[in-house]
Amino acid sequence: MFDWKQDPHRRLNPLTGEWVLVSPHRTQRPWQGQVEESARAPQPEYDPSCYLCPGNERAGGARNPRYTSTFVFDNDFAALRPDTPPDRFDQDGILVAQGEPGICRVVCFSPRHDLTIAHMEPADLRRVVDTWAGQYRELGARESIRYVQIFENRGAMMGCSNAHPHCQIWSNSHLPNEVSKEQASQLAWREARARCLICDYAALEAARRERLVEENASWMVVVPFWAVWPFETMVMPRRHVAAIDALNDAERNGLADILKRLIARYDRLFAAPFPYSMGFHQSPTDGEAHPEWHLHLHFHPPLLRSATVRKFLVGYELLAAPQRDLTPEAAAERLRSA
Ligand code: H2U
Ligand code: ZN
Repeated sequence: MFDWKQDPHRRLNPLTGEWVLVSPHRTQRPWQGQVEESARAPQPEYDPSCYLCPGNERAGGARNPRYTSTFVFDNDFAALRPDTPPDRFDQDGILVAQGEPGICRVVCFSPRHDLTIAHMEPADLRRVVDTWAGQYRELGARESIRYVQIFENRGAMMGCSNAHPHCQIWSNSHLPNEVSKEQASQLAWREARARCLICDYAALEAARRERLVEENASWMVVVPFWAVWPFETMVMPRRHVAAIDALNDAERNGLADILKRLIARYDRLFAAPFPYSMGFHQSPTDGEAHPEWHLHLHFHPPLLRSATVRKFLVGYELLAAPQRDLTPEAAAERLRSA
């Protein structure tokens, strides 16, 4: 048996069926990066030039109300439109395309321009959780919407230029690629074993604990065994729940709590606001029962060694398979001690 602290090996992601190459021997090199205390200008509570602040005008000409908690609006530059004809084009099974109706929204977490999830009050974060659940249910109830993707880009490194705390929702009529892979894997697991893949995974991680980063009564956070990004994490409810709108009161408060603690931990890791893309994966909204689905979130942060040194997925990773040096166990250890 190889030594997974020393020997190159590949690990399977059972949610996608894809492999990641792990080269732990390369981290035997001394730690080269330094932790920079980044002197960032603090953000103002209200920014007159921000298109998300209450009362301000947006790029499309609409004006935000003077909202006092969360605020949802249709994206002024939506990637999807509800009135798109869903026709299919197919030439010899090679040139295949399809009209894709959908709805894109922006969710402001708070009227305060300067807050991040790590600095919001639990009661205010709970309102964000309820807003996510409400949007999932409302958009998902539409005939043409079969999947609701809730996600947040944070930090300029992830292409988000606006510091105002917000996320996006893209909902559409076909399962996106990543969700489709996870759907197939969870369904196959359930058919083969009559159990849930993520319930089984969570039980393994709860017992082994080496990749555990945070936990509370209703949620766990791990660096997944198959993580691609150095400090990637997966946030899972302990109970088998298919979608966010099925979370009970305690689980909704638990989600607010675990997100706040996880993001604060990320921010402490390199003493800087930690950039990431995060989002929910959950049951499609196609009107079918999906007992195979177990709600979860993925955090994909790009940083590798410091607030400025990031990992790029290039070369071998673009052409062949993702690769990492730092093991998921070592990453979890660093996050635990941050
Ligand atoms: P980021 O979360 O990646 O920063 O994107 C913000 C979204 O806000 C982006 O999708 C939308 C952009 O289309 N937006 C508006 O809907 N109205 C505006 O006035 C500016 C930006
Ligand atoms: Zn703002």
